[in-house]
Amino acid sequence: MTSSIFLTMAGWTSEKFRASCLDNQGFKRALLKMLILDNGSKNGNIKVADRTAAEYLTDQGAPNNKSLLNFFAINALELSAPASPVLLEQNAPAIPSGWLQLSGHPKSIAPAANGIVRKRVPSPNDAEVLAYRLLSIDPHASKMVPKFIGMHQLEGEHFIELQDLLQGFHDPNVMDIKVGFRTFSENEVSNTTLREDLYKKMISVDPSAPTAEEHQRKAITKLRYMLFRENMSSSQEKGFRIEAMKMRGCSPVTDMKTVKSGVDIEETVAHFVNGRKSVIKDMIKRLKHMRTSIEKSEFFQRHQVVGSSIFIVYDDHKVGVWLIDFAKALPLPENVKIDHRTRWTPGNCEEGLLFGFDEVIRVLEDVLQSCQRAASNGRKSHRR
Ligand code: I3P
Repeated sequence: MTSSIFLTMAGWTSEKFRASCLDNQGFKRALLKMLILDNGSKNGNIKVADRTAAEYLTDQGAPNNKSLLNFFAINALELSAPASPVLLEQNAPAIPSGWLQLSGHPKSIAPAANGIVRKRVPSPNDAEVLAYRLLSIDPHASKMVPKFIGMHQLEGEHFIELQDLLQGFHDPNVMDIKVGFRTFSENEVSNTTLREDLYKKMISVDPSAPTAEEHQRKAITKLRYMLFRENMSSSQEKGFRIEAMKMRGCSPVTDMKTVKSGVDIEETVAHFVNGRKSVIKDMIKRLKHMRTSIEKSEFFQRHQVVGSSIFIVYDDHKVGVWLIDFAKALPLPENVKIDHRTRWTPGNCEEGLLFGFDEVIRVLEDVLQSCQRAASNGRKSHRR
C-alpha cells in the first residue's frame, strides 16, 4: 500500500505530507509504523514493535530531527487524536478528554499515541510484560487481550505499549470486573509485613473489621487485607467483583467495595446495560467465546492468572469485551495443573478465573431474561 493511501486513511492531507523529509527512508518507515498502529485495530494487523515512532526517528538519525518531531506533533493535534508520543515526551502529558483509567494503580496507565496506551511496569522483565509477550502469540488468547505493541523506556521508567481499548468508541459505557476468588499472589501467605495504609483502607470500608490487636497495631498484612476485600465484595463467593464502572456522560463510580449480594450485582449490571438486549447478547456471546478460548489456550494451562479483569465497553454502535491486567499472571510450578475453577487451598495455585467467567455469564443471562420478561409484560399491558 502506498504512503498516500495510509495518509488518506489517517486523515492527513497530501499538502502536509509534502515535507522535505519525504524521501528519507527512516522517516517513511517510522511514518508507516505510526499509521499501521493507527489503523491496525481496524485491519487486525498491528505489528509488534519494540519502540515508538519518535524513538525510531531518533535512532535513524533522520535529518532535521527536531522539525520532524514538531511536524508529527502539529499533525497529531490536527488529527484530534489523543496526545502523540511526541507530545507526551516534549510537553506536559495532557490526558485527552474522554480518556479514562477506571481502576488499577492510579496513574499507571496513560494514552501515548492514537490508539495506544502505556502502562508503567517495574522492569522490562516484569511478569506482565512476559505475559503479554506470550499472550500475543497464543492463537486462542491473542484476540481476547489488548494488542501488545511493544516496550518503551522513558526517563529510566519502563512502559508496556498496548492497544487503547477505548479507541473507536464514542462516549462509551465502561465496566471493569475483577475475576477470580483469589486476588493475591500466593507469596502473600508468607509475607508478614504489617502495613498501616491497608489498615486505614480496611477501616474506611468497615471500622469494625480489624481485631482488637489489629486496632492496637494500626497495621495489617496484605494477605489479611486482600482476604477482607474478597469477603466484603462478591469475589470470595462468586469469583468476581465489579471494580468500577462509568456510564455515558457520568463520572466513574469506583467505590464498589461492598457490592456483594446477588441482588446488588444484578441491579448494578442491569443499570449498566440499561435494558439493551442486543448489547447483553453481544456481551454473553463474547464472554462465552473468551471462556472457550481460555479453556483451549496453552498460556492459561501454564499460568495462574490472578487479579485480571474483564473489561467491557459499549456505545450505540458496538460492544467490546477483553481480559486485561496480567501483573499477577505467574507461571505454574512444574507438575502443577489447575482448572481455574476449583476452590483455592494454599499451594494449589487455583485462582478461580473460569469460575468467575461462569458466574459473570450467568448474571448477564439472568439480566437478559429479566429484560425479556419486562419487554413481554410491557407488550401484554399495552395490548390490554
Ligand atoms: C488494592 C487492590 C490491588 C492491590 C493493592 C490493594 O486494594 O486489591 O489489586 O494491588 O495492593 O491495596 P483496593 O482495591 O482496596 O484498593 P496488587 O494487585 O498489585 O496486589 P497494594 O496496596 O500492595 O498495591
